[in-house]
Amino acid sequence: KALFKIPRNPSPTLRNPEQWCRSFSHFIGQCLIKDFEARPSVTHLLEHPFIKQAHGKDVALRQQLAGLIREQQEVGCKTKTKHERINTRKTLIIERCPDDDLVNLEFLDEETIISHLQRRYDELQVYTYVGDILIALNPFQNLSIYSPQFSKLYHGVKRVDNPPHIFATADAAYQGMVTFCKDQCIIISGESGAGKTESAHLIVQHLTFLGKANNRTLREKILQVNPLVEAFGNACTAINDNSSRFGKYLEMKFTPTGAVIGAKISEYLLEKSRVIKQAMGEKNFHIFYYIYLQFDLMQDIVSSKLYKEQFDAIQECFRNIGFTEEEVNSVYRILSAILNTGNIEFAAITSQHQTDKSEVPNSEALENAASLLSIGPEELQEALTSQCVVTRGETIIRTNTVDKATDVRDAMSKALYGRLFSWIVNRINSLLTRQAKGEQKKNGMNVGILDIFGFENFKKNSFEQLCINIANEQIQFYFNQHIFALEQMEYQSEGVDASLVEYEDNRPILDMFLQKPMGLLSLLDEESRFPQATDQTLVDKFEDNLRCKYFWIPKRVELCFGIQHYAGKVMYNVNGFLEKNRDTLPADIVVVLRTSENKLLQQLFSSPLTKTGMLLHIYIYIYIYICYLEHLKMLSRFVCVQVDTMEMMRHPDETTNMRRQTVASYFRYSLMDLLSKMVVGQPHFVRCIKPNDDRQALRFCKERVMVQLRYTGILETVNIRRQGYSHRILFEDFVNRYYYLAFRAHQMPETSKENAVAILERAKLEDWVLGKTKVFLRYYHVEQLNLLLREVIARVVVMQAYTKGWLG
Ligand code: AD9
Ligand code: MG
Repeated sequence: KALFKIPRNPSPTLRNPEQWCRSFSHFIGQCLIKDFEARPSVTHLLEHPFIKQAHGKDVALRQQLAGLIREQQEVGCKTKTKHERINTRKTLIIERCPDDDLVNLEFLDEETIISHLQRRYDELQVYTYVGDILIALNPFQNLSIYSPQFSKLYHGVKRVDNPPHIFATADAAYQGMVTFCKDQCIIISGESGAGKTESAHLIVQHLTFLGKANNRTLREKILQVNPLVEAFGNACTAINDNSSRFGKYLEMKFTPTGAVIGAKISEYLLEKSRVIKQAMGEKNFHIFYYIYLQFDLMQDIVSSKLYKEQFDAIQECFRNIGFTEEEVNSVYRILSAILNTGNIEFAAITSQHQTDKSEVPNSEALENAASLLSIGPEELQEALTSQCVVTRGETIIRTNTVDKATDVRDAMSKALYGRLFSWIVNRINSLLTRQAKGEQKKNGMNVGILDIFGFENFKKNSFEQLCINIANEQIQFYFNQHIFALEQMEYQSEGVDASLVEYEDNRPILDMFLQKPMGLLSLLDEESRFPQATDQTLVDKFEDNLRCKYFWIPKRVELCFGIQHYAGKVMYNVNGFLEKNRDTLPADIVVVLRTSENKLLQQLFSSPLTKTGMLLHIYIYIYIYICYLEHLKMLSRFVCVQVDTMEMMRHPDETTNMRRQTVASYFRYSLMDLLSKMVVGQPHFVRCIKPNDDRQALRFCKERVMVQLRYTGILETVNIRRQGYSHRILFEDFVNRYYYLAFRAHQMPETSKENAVAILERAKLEDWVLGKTKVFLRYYHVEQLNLLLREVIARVVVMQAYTKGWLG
């Protein structure tokens, strides 16, 4: 006879039969690993009437469950006992240290933290916890801690059982998603070259391992998404050889049972200007070097071999993800056309009547570009060297000067590359979400991974650095709100007596950038609308209107302004700000590119108000509107941006002279869109730190680390994690979630404060606090509770299994 009954309808989070089944199978897996040498037959377990009833005729789900149990059995076989598990771990990694978590340090000041991090770094322990936040020091060398064995080691175990690791953060997000059926979001921050992109790769690697779908090809496809988009969106800068020149939010999609079913990328603000010009010592996007080799042999044999390998790898990615040969050829044709366009040169034609006319003296590059774009060379030359202007119903043809024609040529290259990049991203999404669509409708869940371009401070900083640094300000603000502001607000509203931690609030800086109508971006937009505006009038406008201590105009340097960012002072040069913000693409170019016989090119330049375009815009509008309504309260805490949604939707036909959207206004919208995605999920933070500026392995530069710890507020974070209660759960939710720990499964106790206390006492937790409506818990309490809960339910299930005679 069963000693306990398996609860039929255990708690609101488990009311859905699929969810219940998932937890059920998870617990079975757990107890198989922990408590049994014997391996019961999977078929037996699947024949359990409860599983049958819950799954109904859903064969796919049954298969997933079978896979999950089998997988757990395999892990169980390899690491049967706790003793053996510890031995296995010892052979794989260095011993755990007591200072794995800075919160446990006895003395807490900057010096102590730094010396602990340094000692750990010297021993190649690059990861350290601050409570539930992970600090990742860039090792600048390959470590052997990312193999599949390590993935297994960090799968569904207590966090304290293993040394800190990026896989543990990925595992926490995955477990959070599966256990609480809530979307998760991993936010990776740090300055340029600190290791964000590498961390994002490792997280995707571990999540694909955890979400093992039966479909092996899908896993491979997902793993190839990052290398593919990074070939087009990353480049070598003065700081980082593989610097992300766009922001990326990758959402990995899972079924309710935790199997990975697809992925979706959102890209933000590609630095298109790199296509036409790069600063000293920097390079163009990687892909150009890979394809260039196909035409020309390079002098440098080493780079040439490397590029050839990279090119083959990209070909492989295209093929595996599902691009057709025709599509890939079109992509290469457009890239080659961009390279040839860069070679088109203009010369002035001076005649008696006209002095502002230009021509292309050497037509080879022009003909090559036109042929690759499948357009006529004469039409292309005309579009580059002249423009149609409609005034009072009359069409006048104006000729372009050499400078103007050069600008038009560059605008065309930027537009071609920017649109091609967006097309590749959209195509990847449609190829990777096809399968996921149906599953998503059935309560699918996401883990989002944010990897943006890190904070930058070069010798010369331009509009691109300004956008990059504002985006980083916004992420820092989001972190502050989550870690400090919201927690402290709740102490006050719930009447909890907890000491408040002071932190550096960067809201005033963000307001200075984003406020309307007097923020820096609004002023830039306003000035961009005046055709007569110059870089000097822009600086004057900033000087007249921006009155705050974070902004200043230096005395002896012309056309510059300085900003005191959260991460340090940056001097910006306004040269070209207006033009970069206007990002104009002459209508004549759009018209000629639309005549192309290349289908992909036609698509890139088709009118945005085509049927799909319209639908897309309606969809985005509805999406933002819903986000606005649903998350208004939440968003307002994280977002300093106020976006006029209608303004964002105004996307005129590019061949007309309607008012165009500027880069700055699109940037605000992108930030808003990104945050609206992020706030839906439970956040997990990874703070990447760059130990030195020379990219040297094992070199820990104290001063550089100190600066980064200071501006990211690590000391304050340690304090708040030590003193604070990072988990605040309503009594009702708490009792519903954990009542098995103190009550019989079928009892369904009242969701009261008293019962919450009974559970806490029964679980023998210490140091918790009660508010008016919520239980306040330390960051480690939740993990302890979840482990206890798993054990209790596992015991119930195992007893049942024994009594039914399944375990032999
Ligand atoms: V940027 O803001 O995109 O310019 P990231 O993304 O922060 O920057 P990235 O991940 O590209 O930096 O790391 C820079 C370099 O550090 C990589 O190219 C690696 O050579 C090196 N790196 C970073 N993390 C690791 C790691 N976990 N193991 C080994 C690493 N090398
Ligand atoms: Mg990067």
